[in-house]
Parts: sequence; C-alpha cells; structure tokens
Amino acid sequence: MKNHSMDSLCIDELLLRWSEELGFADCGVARAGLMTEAIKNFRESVQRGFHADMAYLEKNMDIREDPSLLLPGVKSVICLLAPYKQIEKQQPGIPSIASYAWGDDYHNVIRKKLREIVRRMKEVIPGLEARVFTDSAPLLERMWAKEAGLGFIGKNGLLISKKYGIHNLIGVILVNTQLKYAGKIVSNGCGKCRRCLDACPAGALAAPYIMDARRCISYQTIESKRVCTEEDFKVTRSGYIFGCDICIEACPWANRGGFTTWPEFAPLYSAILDKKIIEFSVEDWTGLSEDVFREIFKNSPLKRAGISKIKNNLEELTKR
Ligand code: B12
Ligand code: SF4
Ligand code: SF4
Repeated sequence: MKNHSMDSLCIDELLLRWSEELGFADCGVARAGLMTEAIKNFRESVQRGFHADMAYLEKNMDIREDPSLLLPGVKSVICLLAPYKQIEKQQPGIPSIASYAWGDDYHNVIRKKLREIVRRMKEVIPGLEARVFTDSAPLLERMWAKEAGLGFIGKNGLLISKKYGIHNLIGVILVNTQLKYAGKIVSNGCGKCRRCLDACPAGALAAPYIMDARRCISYQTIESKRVCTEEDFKVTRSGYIFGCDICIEACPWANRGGFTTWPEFAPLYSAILDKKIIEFSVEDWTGLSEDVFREIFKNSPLKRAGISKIKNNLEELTKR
C-alpha cells in the first residue's frame, strides 16, 4: 500500500531516506554479479591457511562468488553501514573489549533494521524477493560494500568510508529488482600509509590487504576453539580479552564519522556488578560465575566466546 509521501519519491530515494531514518551512516547499491576477481584472492588466502580453523570459510566458494545462489534472480546488492564508534574509552589496566562488542549483538540489531527496510520496500514493490545478511552468510560483504560505492578496502582489510570512517559494520540486502547502482567506486585512500601494518602487535597483517587470521588477536580471542599452543602463532594479546581494535585505531580514517547514536550499541551495564562491562576489572571477570555471565551477556557478542574462553584469554594476558 502506498502512502502520499511515497508517491512523489522513487524507490532509490526512499531507500536512502529509510536508511537514514533507521540510523545507518550510508547506503549504496551494487549491481549483482560474479565476484570472480575477489574470489581468486580468497581461495589463495584459504590455500595458504590464513583462515585458521574457520572451516566454514573453506565451504560454499560457489555461493561466495555468485550471490544468485543465495537469492535466485538477484539483481541488486544493497549495502548499509551501521556506525558503532564509541564516545567512551576504557581505562588503562582494564581488560580491553573490541568496541563493536560493547553493546547488544550487532547481528540482531542490524538484521532487525534490514528487515524493516525490506518490509517498507515490499509495500512499494509488490512481489519483491529479498534476503538480509550481516556476517551470517558466505558473502564477501566488504567487497560488495566497495562495489556499492561506500568506501575502499584498506591495507588492514577493512572497508573504509572517506566520509563515515572505519567504525562501521556492514549489512546487506539482496533483492530481485533493479535499483540505481553506484556511479563509481571510491578510490583507495591508503597511499603510502602503513600504520595498521606497523601497529598490529601480532604480525597478522602479513602484507598490505592480506591477513593471516591464525595470528590475529581478534581470531584468537573470539573464534579459536582451542588454546594456541603453536609457538609460531603465539602472540601478545596487548590487553585484549575479546576482539582487537588496534589496526582500526591506528588508521587516520578513524577520525572520520561521528559517534554512534544507536542506543543498542551503548556499553552494557550490569546491575549485578553496578558498572558497565567496559569497566570490569581482572578481578570482576575472574569472579564471574557461568550463570552470572550468561545473565549479563545474554544479548552480547561476548556470549559467543563464553566465560571459559574469556577466562582463558585473561590468563593469556597475565602471562606476558
Ligand atoms: C571471518 C571474519 C573475520 C576473521 C578473519 C578476518 C578477515 N580479514 O577475514 C576474524 C575473526 C579474524 C575477524 C576479525 C575482525 N573482523 Co571480521 N569478519 C569475518 C567475516 C565473517 C568473513 C570475512 C572473510 O570472508 N574472510 C576470509 C578471508 C580469506 O578473507 P580476507 O582475509 O579478507 O581475504 C581477502 C584478502 O586476503 C584479499 N587479498 C587481496 N589481495 C590479495 C592478494 C593475495 C596474494 C592474497 C592471498 C589475498 C589478497 O582478498 C581476499 C578476498 O576478499 C566478515 C563478514 C562477511 N561475511 O564478509 C566479517 C567482517 C569482515 N569483520 C568485521 C570486523 C568489524 C572485524 C574486526 C574489526 C572485529 C574486531 N574489532 O575484533 C576484526 C578486524 C580484523 C581485520 N583487520 O580484518 C566487519 C568489517 C566491517 C568493515 N568496515 O570492513 C565484517 C564485514 C562483518 C560485518 N558484517 O560488518 N573477522
Ligand atoms: S585485529 Fe589486531 S591482531 Fe588482528 S590484524 Fe588488526 S591489529 Fe592485528
Ligand atoms: S592505517 Fe593507513 S594503510 Fe592502514 S588502512 Fe588506514 S590508511 Fe590504509
């Protein structure tokens, strides 16, 4: 059902308006097609073992290359940037948590907003087929966001918007309708800079644009199911017990973009400890029981790691 204000705007304008209304920093559309070039590099990364134990990255190469296997008849890949730059800082001596994980789990937060956009689109385009994703599917999200004109891929591997900075998560909507595609791709903004490579304390950025997840603190503190025993991949955790923001904070583009206004991304507060999770000390963390952890972090990305993994990460911190 159309309403009056919609009549005067085309779907492309409506999309931008809805993206803004829902708080996204930016929105762009790429023409759906094959990701042939990117998938070659991807395969090479996997062949070299850079994906560590994330076996799911070895699978579904065909889908990763061809999004029509996720949505038959897909014509457009809508990409949105969810801003998460935090105004607060963690105090020295407090175990660090990557800032994307301070609030509610972004998967749920972003997916909900993407579904709302699809709901609105369906009111205007009857018969629209759509699927929403954030992190959840074999989809090269950063590459699609680049194709959608939202930014460039930095030497740290992340999508960087020249206007809205680097603290943005990516949400994707596949639709079977043609939309207005990005006019041009944003040119690379790294130049001679290599601050991220120099700043990475783990040597995980093997070369510009190439990351060896086996060494990455983010991988080791979140994804890795086992305690790292191989000497080669033992890295200093640099204070992090969940994720790592070092190659983000080192980037000059991190100054671009405003602080997030999304209430869902505000640091979680624990009534039990009467403080925010970004204020938890080593003692607070070690004193957490499984039940209390589950209660405090029920909507948090930290739930994924679980308390035993976090406690193990704490032990790793004090080892060096
Ligand atoms: C797996 C994964 C991880 C893994 C592996 C990281 C990685 N770089 O792939 C780990 C757990 C380490 C991780 C960490 C982080 N992640 Co992550 N992650 C993903 C996920 C689910 C898949 C990415 C993927 O396919 N990796 C597979 C490997 C093989 O890809 P790759 O290293 O990028 O390979 C490319 C390069 O090697 C490159 N390449 C270019 N030239 C050449 C040349 C040669 C010779 C070779 C070999 C390769 C190569 O081409 C390859 C293909 O793209 C995406 C979501 C998604 N579905 O896209 C989020 C995603 C990339 N992550 C995200 C974030 C925020 C992070 C962290 C910042 C979180 C944190 N604070 O701890 C860190 C950043 C670390 C970093 N510098 O990349 C965001 C990035 C947003 C943005 N603005 O770019 C994403 C897009 C999630 C989202 N929906 O917002 N992540
Ligand atoms: S997230 Fe940390 S460990 Fe991983 S590449 Fe960036 S700086 Fe290095
Ligand atoms: S720190 Fe420098 S080299 Fe690294 S992504 Fe940012 S601009 Fe590019």
